Amino acid sequence: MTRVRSGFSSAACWLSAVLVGGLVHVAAAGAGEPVVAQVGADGVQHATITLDSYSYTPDYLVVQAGKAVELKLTSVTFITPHNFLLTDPAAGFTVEQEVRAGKTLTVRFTPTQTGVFIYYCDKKLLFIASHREKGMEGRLDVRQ
Ligand SMILES: [Cu+2]
Repeated sequence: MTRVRSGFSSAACWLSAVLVGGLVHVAAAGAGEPVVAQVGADGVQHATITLDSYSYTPDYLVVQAGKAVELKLTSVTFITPHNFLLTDPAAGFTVEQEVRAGKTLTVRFTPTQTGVFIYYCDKKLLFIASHREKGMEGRLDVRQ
């Protein structure tokens, strides 16, 4: 799992890695502008992530550490099932959610550590590249 922990230097390192080695990959994955989850009246950080073949929108989500996050996962596919994997128990989350075609559901977790974490879909058919390899991944940027 690609992951970089907190700290300015590691963030800079990560950025350098992206700039030097990841331009093609990032372009392929869309690398949209960062989207900041909105804190609702309930104090929960809310965001909607749309799942399509083969992308998450947004693919760059910013949240705050120490505050609950609720993600609404909406699949806009007709047939292809996807999933949403975001797992780092040490950082406060173990999300492994199936999202069937056309379905919408929510997951909730509270990130406890800052850092950049990758969410992705590991679905694949035999002998064919996984959805993640086709660009279905995104970054959760947990900030202070
Ligand atoms: Cu998928």
